[in-house]
Amino acid sequence: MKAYDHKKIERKWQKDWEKSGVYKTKDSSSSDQPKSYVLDMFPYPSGEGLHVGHPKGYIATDIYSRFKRMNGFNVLHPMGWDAFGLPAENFAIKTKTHPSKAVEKNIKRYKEQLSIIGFDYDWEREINTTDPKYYHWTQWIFLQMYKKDLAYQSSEPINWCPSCQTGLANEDLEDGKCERCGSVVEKRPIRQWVLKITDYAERLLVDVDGLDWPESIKESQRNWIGKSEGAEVDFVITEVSEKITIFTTRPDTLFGVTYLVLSPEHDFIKKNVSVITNIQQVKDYVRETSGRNEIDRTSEGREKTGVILNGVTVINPANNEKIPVWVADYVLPTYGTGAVMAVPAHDVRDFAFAKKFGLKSKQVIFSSDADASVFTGNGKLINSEKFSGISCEDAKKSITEHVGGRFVTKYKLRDWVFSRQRYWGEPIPLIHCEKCGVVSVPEKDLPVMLPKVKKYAPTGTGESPLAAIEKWVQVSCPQCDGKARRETNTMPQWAGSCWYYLRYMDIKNSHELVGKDKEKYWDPVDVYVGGAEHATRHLIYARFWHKFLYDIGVVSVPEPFRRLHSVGLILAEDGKKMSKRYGNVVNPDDVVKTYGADAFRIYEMFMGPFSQSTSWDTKSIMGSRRFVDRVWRLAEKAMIPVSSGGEKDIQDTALDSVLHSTIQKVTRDIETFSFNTAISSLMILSRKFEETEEFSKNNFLTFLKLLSPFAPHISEELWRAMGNKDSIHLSTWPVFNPTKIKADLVTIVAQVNSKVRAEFEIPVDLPETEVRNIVMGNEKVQKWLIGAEIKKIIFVKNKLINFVIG
Ligand code: ANZ
Ligand code: ZN
Repeated sequence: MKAYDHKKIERKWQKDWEKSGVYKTKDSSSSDQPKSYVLDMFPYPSGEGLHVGHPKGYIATDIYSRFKRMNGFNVLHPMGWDAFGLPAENFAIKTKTHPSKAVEKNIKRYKEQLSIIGFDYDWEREINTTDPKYYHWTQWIFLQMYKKDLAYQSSEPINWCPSCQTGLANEDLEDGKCERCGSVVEKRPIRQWVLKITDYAERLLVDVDGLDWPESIKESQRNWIGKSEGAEVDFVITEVSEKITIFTTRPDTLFGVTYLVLSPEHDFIKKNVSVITNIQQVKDYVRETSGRNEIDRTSEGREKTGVILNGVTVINPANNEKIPVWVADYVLPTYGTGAVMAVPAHDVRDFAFAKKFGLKSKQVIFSSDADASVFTGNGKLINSEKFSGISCEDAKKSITEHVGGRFVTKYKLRDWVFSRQRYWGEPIPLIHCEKCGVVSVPEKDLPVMLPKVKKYAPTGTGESPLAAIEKWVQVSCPQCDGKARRETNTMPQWAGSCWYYLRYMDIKNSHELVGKDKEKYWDPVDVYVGGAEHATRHLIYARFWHKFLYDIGVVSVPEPFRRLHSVGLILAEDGKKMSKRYGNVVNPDDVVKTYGADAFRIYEMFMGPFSQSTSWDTKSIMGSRRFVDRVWRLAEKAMIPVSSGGEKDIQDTALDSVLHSTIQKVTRDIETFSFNTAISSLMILSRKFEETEEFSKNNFLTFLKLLSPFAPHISEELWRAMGNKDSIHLSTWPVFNPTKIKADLVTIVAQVNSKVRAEFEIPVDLPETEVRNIVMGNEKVQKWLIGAEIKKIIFVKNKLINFVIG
C-alpha cells in the first residue's frame, strides 16, 4: 500500500462532496427528522486572511454537525460573512480599494482557505450582510423598532472616536478606548439614532438564567446589564426652592451623609448660575472634565478632583443637617440620577474625595475593626438616632420611608447608540421632511441601497460621507411628497449579526425575513460557537433583537441560542496573540499543505480543552500526522481478510471491549465538546488495533465512523476502498454495547492499622465510598474491625484503603 497522499485524496473528496451534495440541508417542510442547528459566529472577512486560530471553532462545529447528521438529525450548519462595518472599511481606506471590492476579494480568499479544510457547510445558504437582499431585512427590522418607539433621536454626548471619526456605543469601548483602533475615546454631543435596549433590560437579565452557556459569559451579561435595587431620595436646597434627587443603594447610611456630589453635566448647575457664587471656577471645572471617559472618571484608584458649589447648601432629610454640595467627575451623568449622597465612612470613592478636600466623615455602621478607615460591609447601625441598633437590611427600608424616598431599580445598561457617521454600513431607512418630520421609508421601497461612491473616507464633521451625495440624499417625502432628505447615518457593524441566524433558515425568501414554518422548525440555534470577546456585544444585541422579533411575532421562541461554547484562543508559538504586527502568524494553508487537513483538524482539537487558550506548536502537529498515517497502515491489515477470500468474523473480546468503550466515550465527548479526550481514546483504540494480530473489517469500519467527524477525508477514502458505495458521512453512528465493555480492573490492598489484611480486584477509579463498602463487607477485613472504633480511613485511589482503629 502506498503512503497516504493527503494532497490528492483530500482534494478528491472535497470535490466529490461538493458535486454529490452530501451536506445539503433538507428543507424543514420535507423533513420529518429531528433538527440540529449548529452555528459558528460568522467572520468578517479581513484582508489578512485566516490564521490557524480562526478555524478552531469551525472545526468544532464541523465535528459536531457531522456527528449529529450520523445520529439521524437534519443538520443546518451554514456559513456567511459579516462584512459591513469599521474593520472592513478601515481596511479599504488603508489599501485604497473600495470597500465593496475589498470585501469581495477577501470573501473569495476566505472561502478558498476554508474549502481546503474540508468543512461540511451547505454553501447554498451563504449569507453576506452587505448584500442588498440581506440588508433589506436588517432595515425592515429597524423600521419595526422605529414604529414601536424603540428607536429615537438623541443629541446627548456620546463616545466619539477621534481616529475612526464616528460615534460609538458603550459596548464598542475597551477600557475607555476604541475597540477597533485603540484611540482614547472622547465625549461629543452628536445627533444619533439610539435603540431602547433598556426596555428589555429586565427580560435580558432574567432569561440569562435558563441558558446553557458558560457561567462566565452569563455572569458578564448580568454585570453588563447591572441591575441595582436602591432608593431615590430628595435633598431640599436652602437657597432656592429646588431639590436635588440622588440615587443610592445604601439608604441605611443616610445619617452618615456629609455632602452631596453632582456630576459636572448636572442640570442644576446650568439652571442656577446666579446662585452659585464661584460659578466661574465651577464652569472651568466642568469644561476641564468634559470629554473625559467614564472608565477614567470612576476608577477607584484615580486622584479625585472636584469643586465646591459656594452659595448652595442642602438639607439632609434624615437629620435636617445642612451640608455642602460639590461637583466632581467621579459622578457620572448617565447613571442613577447623576447625583450622589456622599458617605465617606462607608464608601471608598467618597472617602478618597473627603480626604483630599478635608471633608467630614461620620461612621453610622458598627464595625469591630476600629482601624479601618472605610467600612463597606453590613452590620448594626450607630449614630442614627432612633434607627441605631437595627440591621442595615431593615434600615434600608425604614430610613427610606422616614425620608420619603422611593424604592427604585436601576440598570447599568445604556440605550444602544445605533448610528455611525461612516459610509460602509446599512443606510438607516428614514427620511427627514421639513413638514412631516421623521418619516419611515415605505416597506415596499426597501432596501434603501447604499449608493456607490468614490469618496468614502469619514468626514470628521459628525456627518456621514453619504451626506455629500446630494442626488441620493434628496428625496420626496413619502407622506406629503414635499422636499425631504434621507437620513445619512448608517448602522453599526453589529446590526447585520443581530439576526443572521434567522436568514440561514430561509435564505431565498423575498417577501419575509424568514418563513413561519421554517422558523418554527429550526429556531432556536441548538449549539452556537464563537469567541468569548462577544460576551457583552453581539450576544446582548442579538438577544435584544430576537426578543423584539418575538414580541412582534416573527420568531416563536424567546431566546436565539440555546447552548453556547466559547473557543479558546490559539496563541502563537511565542505565547503572544497571533498578529501580523508581531510577525508570528501561522497560515492554515501552509499547515494543510504540509500535513493535510485531517492532521490539522485533529491537532487543533487535541491541543487541550476546547475553551482553553493554547500556544501553537508545529512539532506537535507531527504527532497528529503520525496518527493519520497509522490509521492508513491499519486499513491494510483490515483489508487482508477481504482479499484472501472473504471476510472472517474474528472474535476478539479484548479488542471488542476497547472498541465499545471508545464508542461510548467518543459519543459522550463530542456531545460535550470534549474533543481532546475523544481523540485520545481514538488513539488508544488505534494502538489496540495495531497490537491485535487479526481483526474483523467490521470493527475497523466502526473505528472509521468514530474517526470520520475529526478526519473526514481519510475516513471517507478508506470507507469507500472497503467497498462502501455511499459516503461515510451519511452512515449511521455506531451504538455501543454495554455487555461488551469489560471494565479495567486494579488490585487494591486493604489494611488495618497499616498491616495488609486482604487484596481486592476492583474496577479502575472506583470512588472511596464504594471501595469502603466492598472492603468492609469482606470477612477477612471484618474480623479485624469487629468491636473496634474506626478513627480514620486513609484512601489512595486504585492503591489502598487503610483503617486506623483505636
Ligand atoms: C451612598 C452610598 C453609601 C453608596 C455607601 C454606596 C455606599 P451600584 O451598586 O453600582 O448601583 N452612585 C449613584 N449614582 C452614581 C453616579 N451617577 N455616578 C457615580 N456613582 C453613583 O452603585 C450605586 C452607588 O453608586 C450608589 O450608592 C451611589 O453611592 C453611587 F456606603 O450612595 B451610594
Ligand atoms: Zn413630509
